[in-house]
Amino acid sequence: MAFDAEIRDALIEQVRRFVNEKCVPAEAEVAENDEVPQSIVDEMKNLGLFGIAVPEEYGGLQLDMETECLVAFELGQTSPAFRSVAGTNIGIGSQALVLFGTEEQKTKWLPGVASGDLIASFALTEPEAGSDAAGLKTKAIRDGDHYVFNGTKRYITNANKADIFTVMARTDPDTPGAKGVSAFVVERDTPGVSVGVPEKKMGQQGAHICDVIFEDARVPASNMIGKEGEGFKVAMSVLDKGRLHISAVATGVSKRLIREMVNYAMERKQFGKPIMEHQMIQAMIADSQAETYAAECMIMDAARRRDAGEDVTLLASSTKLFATEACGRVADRAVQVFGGAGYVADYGIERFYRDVRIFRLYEGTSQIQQIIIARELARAAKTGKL
Ligand code: COS
Repeated sequence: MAFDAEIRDALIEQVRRFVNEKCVPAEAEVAENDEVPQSIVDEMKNLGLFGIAVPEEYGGLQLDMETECLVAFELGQTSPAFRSVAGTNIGIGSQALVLFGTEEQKTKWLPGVASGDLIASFALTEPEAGSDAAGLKTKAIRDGDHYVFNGTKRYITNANKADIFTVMARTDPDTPGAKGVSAFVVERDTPGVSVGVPEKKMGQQGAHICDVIFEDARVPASNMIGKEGEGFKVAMSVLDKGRLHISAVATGVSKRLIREMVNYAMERKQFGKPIMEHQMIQAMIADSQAETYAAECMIMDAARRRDAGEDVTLLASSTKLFATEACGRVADRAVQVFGGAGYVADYGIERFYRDVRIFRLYEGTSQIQQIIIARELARAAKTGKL
């Protein structure tokens, strides 16, 4: 929905206040307890954050991509674990349903997704299918009016809280690669579906990833999203959008870290003056600002083009590659500007340094983004559209 500028600004302001007043003060506690407090989750529900990408008719805010990215810039300005609570409902967990679901499927699940009462996860990755997602082995074999699922999904964000999974599985075991894959909604309480214990991770404590295991789990055929054999395309379309969203979250973190760097550099004195007056500190902060601004401009342009109906595969991968790599450099410089304090937990900078590392891995590694960019350029050249 194209938002009236005033309503949009009010929403952004509300999210900014929520981040500053509720999330920032709870960052250390969330990292320590590995859990986002229920009061904060409830506030996210009240703000409608779980439903920002769900159509209004199913109870969501139906933000356009540009506004979603503006919200993500704000949500990014605190520990990424907070965003992750609603992240899969906003993005990869729900968007297959939003983009390709039948009316019946949308009516059944999207209102719960929008309110946050139903958590949706995206289950593509497997122990032996990470970057090579089309190599997935989880089987879904037709048996009457059901499909029988067997296999394991790995590193599935929010799996321990999920009520529904968007699962990509091989419905045609004789067809290797992308063509044999279909997408489904699988409900958590289906007999034969179990979830592993959360993995111990490098960062983003408070956000969880787990295995999801299918053992003869019978899923109604009516839960298929899109057509049989088109599940890989469903997943890739979902990821095109997800990659823009993650770029905006990473850029939000970069903005926060620039603020932290400037504030610290203005206070901290060495060689008789604030370190902000030392040119080598200035260079690190200036590079961070220039790269973050470039990422912001890329994200806004790609988001507007997606809103205008353009295919943004090339732009989403370019944006994710640049914005998440830039965020990694900004986090590294933040540690450097803080010096010894950057390495000490009390200042929170080392936590961000660890938290942002995943941005360059999930929803497609930087190397996968490079491959997609090169392929899209080659395709454009072949069709005379370069
Ligand atoms: N939108 C719609 N369809 C797409 C698409 C997109 N963005 N990208 C690919 N497809 C389609 C292709 O058009 C092709 O269909 P046709 O054969 O009908 O033309 C099909 O999907 C297979 O695509 P492709 O041949 O490019 O598949 P590959 O196995 O060679 O590789 C990559 C695809 C590497 C790009 C993919 O596996 C990928 O993105 N990997 C990373 C996975 C990932 O991000 N994992 C994170 C999990 S979520 S945290």
